[in-house]
Amino acid sequence: YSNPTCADGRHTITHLFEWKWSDIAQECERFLGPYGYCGVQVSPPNENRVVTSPNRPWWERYQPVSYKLETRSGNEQQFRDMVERCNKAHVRIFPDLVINHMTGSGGSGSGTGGSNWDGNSLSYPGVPYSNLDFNDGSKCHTGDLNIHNYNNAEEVRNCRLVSLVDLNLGKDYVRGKIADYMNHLIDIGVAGFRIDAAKHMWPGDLTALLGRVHNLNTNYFPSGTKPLIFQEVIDMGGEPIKMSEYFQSGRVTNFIYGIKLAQVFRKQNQAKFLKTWGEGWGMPNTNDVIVFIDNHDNQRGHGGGGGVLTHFEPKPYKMATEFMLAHPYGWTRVMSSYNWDRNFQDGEDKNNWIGPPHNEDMSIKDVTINSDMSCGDGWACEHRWRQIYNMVAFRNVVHGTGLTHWWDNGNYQIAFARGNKGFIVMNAEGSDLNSNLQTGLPQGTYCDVISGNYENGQCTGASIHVGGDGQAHFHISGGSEDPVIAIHIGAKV
Ligand code: QV4
Ligand code: CA
Repeated sequence: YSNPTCADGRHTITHLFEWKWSDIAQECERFLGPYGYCGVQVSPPNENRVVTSPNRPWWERYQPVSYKLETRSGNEQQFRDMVERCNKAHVRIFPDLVINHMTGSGGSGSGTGGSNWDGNSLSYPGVPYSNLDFNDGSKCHTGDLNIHNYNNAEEVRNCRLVSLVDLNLGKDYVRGKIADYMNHLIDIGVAGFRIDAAKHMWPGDLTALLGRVHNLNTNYFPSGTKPLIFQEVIDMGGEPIKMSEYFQSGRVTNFIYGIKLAQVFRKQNQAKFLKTWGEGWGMPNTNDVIVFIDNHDNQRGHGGGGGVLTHFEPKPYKMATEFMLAHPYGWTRVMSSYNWDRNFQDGEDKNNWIGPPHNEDMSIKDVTINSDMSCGDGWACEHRWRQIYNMVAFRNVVHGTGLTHWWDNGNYQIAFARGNKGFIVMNAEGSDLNSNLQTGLPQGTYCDVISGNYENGQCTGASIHVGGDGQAHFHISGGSEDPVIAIHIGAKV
């Protein structure tokens, strides 16, 4: 089962990157619940360093000051309100958990919740942590205490990631403080966690820590339910630290997934090879991974980078996301971004630090919704793109079926069925696709959920007729902005 903490029949989460809790609460009620999303990955809810140079970058939230729930996304009361309202709408909350480190070294100040911190003396009274709670020269041997060599696993785990002061998770006291923080969130009603920088923590420390956390809140979950854990481990195959070391504590981020799909939909590797996508490409077991096309780091050249597709390239991005959601492999996450003015100099985006849309006083802007369901005020809201939300529903409908009736033209035109429940045809080629294909579906008329919706028993876009023999005719023009057709039994007229 893809995630036992999702409400019945829901199988995809979205990352509402840098959204305010009050907006997420509304989004659960007005969109994510009705459109079948399982849950939301939310930005780190704990107090962070206030960075003013550059001015309030998104990445300040990866520099914890305390475990008090107060950030630019909102305070504890707003967080509680969000969790309660989302759970009532059958949508789960998965906070991003930053526990490998505190702020960058050096500097001092007061965090988003008013707690003091001092990165010279390693004093974080809001927790409290002192210099005794961090890895020092006895554990990290690089001299400046920073990580330089990713080929040395001990250094990666005991030294500082980009100078972020590294907590000693081997210490009972530190584990206790982190467990208290996690239990606070669990008792409020979250469903699980993204574990930030898991590669930089010892797998044994993580399992010990997870052994101390509560089962999920029985107001929302069956008794005895454990939090769902997905760990950020960037493993492209070239370093000693492997994803597999972390399977014992939960799922792991599959970063190769988005890079390989970008190559296909950028036409650098033929789509026909996707026939064996998943474990057949040397990837981990489907039950051990979370998969995604891009994340908040690699969409802006941080963490891994590697030429992934993003919302800035909508045509191939939609195709890659459609393929991800149609294919049985992995537990799926849809990125939901905001726009920023990119400024490439020598191949590097000098503006990749820019934070979310904000008001004069630097508070995060509300997410506004346009009449066509898209978002305004700089919010990209990929999770609201029709081609994406309809495939989230497709995935829910076909859940439990295998991949059948694979077809390809030997190049960039592919199609496959999910049992007798759904069928997708993709034309990543310049030329037209004009073929009769076996869909595996029962006879009838189906809405193409890429070009339109199924509404009041009718299709607002194209419709497809499946004959008694399961065959249907598909025509997809090579030049189309959306060269994909997807049909499923939940959108049959
Ligand atoms: C800089 C220099 C240091 C120097 C220091 C001096 O790089 O060498 O010693 O100044 O003060 C920010 C700045 C960075 C700065 C650092 C400390 O960008 O320049 O160091 O702060 O002040 C995000 C951003 C980082 C950011 C960090 C903390 O991506 O740029 O650093 O937040 O604000 C690896 C890891 C992987 C990680 C990925 C980015 O294996 O785990 O790098 N990904 C996760 C998150 C990511 C986050 C972190 C980890 C850290 O997804 O968003 O980093 O929590 O691949
Ligand atoms: Ca560490």
